[in-house]
Amino acid sequence: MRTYINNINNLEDGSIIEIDGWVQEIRKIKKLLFLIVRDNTGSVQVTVKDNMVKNYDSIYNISRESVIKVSGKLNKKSISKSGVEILANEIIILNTAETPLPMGVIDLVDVDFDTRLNNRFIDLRKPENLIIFKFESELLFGIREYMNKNNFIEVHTPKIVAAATEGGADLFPVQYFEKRAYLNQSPQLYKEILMSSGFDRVFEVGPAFRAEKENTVRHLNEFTSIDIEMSFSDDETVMRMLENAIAYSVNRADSILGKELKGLGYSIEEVRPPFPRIEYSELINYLNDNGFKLNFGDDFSPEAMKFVSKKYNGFYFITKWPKDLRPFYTMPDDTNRNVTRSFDLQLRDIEVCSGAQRIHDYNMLENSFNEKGLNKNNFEFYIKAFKYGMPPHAGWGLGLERLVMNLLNLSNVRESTLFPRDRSRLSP
Ligand code: AMO
Repeated sequence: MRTYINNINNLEDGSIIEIDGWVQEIRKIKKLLFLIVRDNTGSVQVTVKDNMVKNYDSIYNISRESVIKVSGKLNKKSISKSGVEILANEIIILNTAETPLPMGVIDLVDVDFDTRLNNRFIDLRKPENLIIFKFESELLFGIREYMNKNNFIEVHTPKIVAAATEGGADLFPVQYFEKRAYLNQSPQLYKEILMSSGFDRVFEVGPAFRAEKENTVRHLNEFTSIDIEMSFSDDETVMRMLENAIAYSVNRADSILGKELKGLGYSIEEVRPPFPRIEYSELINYLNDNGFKLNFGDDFSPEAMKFVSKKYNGFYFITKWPKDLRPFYTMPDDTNRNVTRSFDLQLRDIEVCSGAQRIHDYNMLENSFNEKGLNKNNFEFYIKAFKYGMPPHAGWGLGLERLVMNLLNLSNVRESTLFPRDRSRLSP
């Protein structure tokens, strides 16, 4: 029976165990060999004596990152650094790694980010990288659990679509037999259609594609979007759902992985809702009072957000965005028609989520298409759902990689993406 390395501490001294993993480090003293073996839960010293294993010579010449199976006796009174070792009595070489390695796993010398991404299979072996994706997985598990508890139905909408969702320019075209199609920018139109279908509450975790040319530390051309849509609700209801879902899933993931994260240099702060809500115009005034020169209708620059994040350094909402800065489906505010019932959720200086109450009235939606200069004929499949009983509804889209990037204080969104797609990268 295989033992995972992080489980060794729970076993009794002298137990006979078997581990599988990669040879991370090799130290040789003539008739003695010390291997550090790593699996996805940790690493441990394996001590090999020449008279204890049959194939000592081939083990002696093993290369770093080769894959082995070790059987042996657990010694918890070892003089090794960790105080624990496995005294090997059988080692099977499952696969030999070529030398030299394209990059090291534990080398202290920094390789540049491109080399890391070009050799992502090996870069991800680093415990400090692997943990990012363990954390992401726990986070998603928590979000799913939260949504399930709140009666959301998980759905999967098409990714090959006929129309733009979030604005026309950033679309990847696809040849769909004789027709022109696109990769979907977000599940927006479909999650709204499902409100008309009476699903009441839906959520989706899936890929979203943006042909944005910006090559920044926050932009990907393919990202994972966590979306919800909720009937008979408004912007405030879904903001509450969002802050509670984030608090639940982050605190849960931290309670499971906190120790491991800390050991690898990451620390997660407890998330405590409610998050502050700041109106867009309030923020414009605040920035102008502090030397920025912004007009109503301007978007916030990265510099402006850096400044704001000195005041609000956790999660906070920016609400009531001007109409011109939001997509056609956004509900205008009842009291001030120039602003909308929309919000962004920021974590420090970076937007991690945006959402809104949506327009549910057919005529209002038609007007909104006209105002935005969009041809409603391209959206026939969508607006049809508004003619025959569409309930009021609201929702949001949360960028998974951006959320993880900010929670772990990573400097580049590519760090929280397994195989990032950006302006210059389509492989691996
Ligand atoms: P929006 O376009 O703001 O809204 O996207 C929602 C969230 O998705 C993430 N995101 C990105 N992450 C990485 N790279 C990108 N290029 C990128 N673009 C967006 C961000 C962002 O906050 N339909 C609406 C959501 C809604 O109203 O329900 C939408 O897609 O974290």
